[in-house]
Amino acid sequence: MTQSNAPAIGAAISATILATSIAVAGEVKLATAEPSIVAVSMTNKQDGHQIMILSQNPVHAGLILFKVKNESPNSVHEFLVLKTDLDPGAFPMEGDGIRVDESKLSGIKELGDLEPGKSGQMQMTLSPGRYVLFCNQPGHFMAGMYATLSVTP
Ligand SMILES: [Cu+2]
Repeated sequence: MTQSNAPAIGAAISATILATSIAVAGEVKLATAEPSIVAVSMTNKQDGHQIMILSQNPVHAGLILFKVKNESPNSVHEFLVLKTDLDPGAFPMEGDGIRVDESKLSGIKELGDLEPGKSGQMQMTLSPGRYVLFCNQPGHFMAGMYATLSVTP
């Protein structure tokens, strides 16, 4: 019995050290966390509707990886992200009314054009707030190709 006490204490100390190490490792892991993935599907319907669907909403603030797929068989789409409290219906439009006037909105991040069937991805660190994700190919925004994303603390 006496002989087995020492290893038992040793094991207890090791367990404590191990637990401390895990806690520290946990903090480090948080700082270099894997991004949250938001899959974005964009397509246009036969009836003219343009849609954007998000795989999750809301998401927690931090590193977000948008995996964007243009599901359309025949149209180019693009993907823009803007942090704003503006309602999409209140976005400034260009004179012809078929595109959002990007020059009047600051802070837009853009993935750019995706050919039909193509995918792209964009990684960003998002702070808490409200974001509008949209496509600004002519006529698409007004036909519904946008989504709002809530980012929570
Ligand atoms: Cu589009």
